[in-house]
Amino acid sequence: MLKTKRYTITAALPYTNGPLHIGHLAGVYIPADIYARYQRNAGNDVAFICGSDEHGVAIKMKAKEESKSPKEIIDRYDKIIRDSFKNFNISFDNYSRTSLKIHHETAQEFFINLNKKNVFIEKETEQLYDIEAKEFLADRFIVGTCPICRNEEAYGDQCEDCGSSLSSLDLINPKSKLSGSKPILKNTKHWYLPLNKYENFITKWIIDGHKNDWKPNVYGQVKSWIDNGLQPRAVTRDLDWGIPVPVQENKNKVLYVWFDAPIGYISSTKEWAKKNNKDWEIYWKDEKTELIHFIGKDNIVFHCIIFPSMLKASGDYILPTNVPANEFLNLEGKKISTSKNWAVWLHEYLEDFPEQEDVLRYVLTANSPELKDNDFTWKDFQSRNNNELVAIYGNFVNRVIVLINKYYQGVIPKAESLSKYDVIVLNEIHSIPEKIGKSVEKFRFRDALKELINIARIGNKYLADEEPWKLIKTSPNRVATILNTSIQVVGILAYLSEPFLPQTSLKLQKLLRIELFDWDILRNKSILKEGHIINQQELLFKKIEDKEIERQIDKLKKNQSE
Ligand code: B3M
Ligand code: ZN
Repeated sequence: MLKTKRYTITAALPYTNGPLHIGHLAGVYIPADIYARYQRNAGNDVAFICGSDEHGVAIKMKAKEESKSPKEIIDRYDKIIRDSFKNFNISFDNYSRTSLKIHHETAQEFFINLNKKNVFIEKETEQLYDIEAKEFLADRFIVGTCPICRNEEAYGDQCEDCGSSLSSLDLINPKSKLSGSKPILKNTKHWYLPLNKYENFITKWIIDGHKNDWKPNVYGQVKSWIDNGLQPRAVTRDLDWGIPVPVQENKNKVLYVWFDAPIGYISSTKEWAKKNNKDWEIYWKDEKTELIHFIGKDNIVFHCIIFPSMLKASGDYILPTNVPANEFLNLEGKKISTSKNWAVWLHEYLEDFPEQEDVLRYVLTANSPELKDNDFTWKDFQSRNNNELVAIYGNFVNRVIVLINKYYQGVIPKAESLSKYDVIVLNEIHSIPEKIGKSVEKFRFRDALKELINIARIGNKYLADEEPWKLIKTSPNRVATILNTSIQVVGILAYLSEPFLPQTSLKLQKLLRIELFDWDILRNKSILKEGHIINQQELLFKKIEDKEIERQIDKLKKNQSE
């Protein structure tokens, strides 16, 4: 028996300022979901936690662009994002929102606790202020001429023409995006987390402690942050959208979105625990709990340096065991871009490929940007569907189900004496669960998926070699044995597909008339007993035609904006 472990698995909270695209799914939510499903199946105690990230300048910007209130924006995208997660069967135990009361309270308590412990430095600085709008200006609300390339539309934090990162004070002729007026400098006070004081802690914990078990892309980024030296970071902002800073003197100050958002994992866990009568604290404070953060590479510093420093400072929290961040997914050779509309949007995909969510899950896992950036192309999508899911997986399952129905009216026949080849096939197949497990534990989901499809490949080859359809008249006993052996392989596929292709696994369970409850059964040589009755065949995957792919490529090119 496996010893039960406890896992708190988090997936980055998406900003509710736009819908989700394939990059989000490939980078964060599919790997997190595979991992969570796998751990549940292995009998472990899992809290798979996420929610909408609803504060920060990005939301305010979007609201301004569309002349809507921030609340209208977050409500709209929270719904769209939730639907996408549901449609792609991302199995969160809880999906919360940072605009909820439970989160505001949790984040404020967190701040108050650190403030009481004198963790913060309070500092006055000069910042750009819009006199007409009577607001301090976040970097993105300031435009001006780039001092490097003279682009007149550079933002306060970055010039998108030459790619330089800027400080809003560097811009020539700065203008406020709120009123168009020229901003002035005004004094303001903020609370800073002195990250410099946590350098030793991070060095010991990650640089010395996780060199070998964390992904090299994650380790490398943390190391370069540490090598460059950490600076105090403001955890408050002058903004009218967010969680009010819980101090007496607060005037229009809110918590920095990257201060409150990761605390959202904790509030979401609390919300879940409340609904299910559980104790949230063991998921965040018990040393035996494994905390795993699934994120994209642009979030590494927040999850490996800033949030852990906050957790450490507050005293009784555990630290993540691993932060398996992914690199980026490109699309048809170009960077995915929301503003240029160069993306495959999840809600649109399902309109064009209804009920084919597992195909996208499959392709995005097979091409996951695990260690380096990777490219999604529609051609590859088509060929993986047609050559792997249809021709190998679907074809194998279909042949077995059809033959058992045709020769035995759907009743699984008895295996007579096994041939050497039967034994080899069964042994090979039974070695795969462990291989998949090892890969998943190491966050190597591509390798795990290869092993999964390998099961169907072995089964397909077995059928092609044995050709039971030629033997039914001459050696009926042999045919019974071949099909009994084959249906065991289908049974294993039903189990092991669950984390990767949950919808397909459900279909297989229906076809086989089984439920997946006891994973220990995978150790048995026979998963499906003779005499068990299965259902009639039903197609698992269907071929994708050239014209469907051409339509997608046309749509992408037609809708892109410069
Ligand atoms: N919303 C940023 C992002 O989507 C952010 C993640 C928060 S995780 C606490 O890249
Ligand atoms: Zn520039």
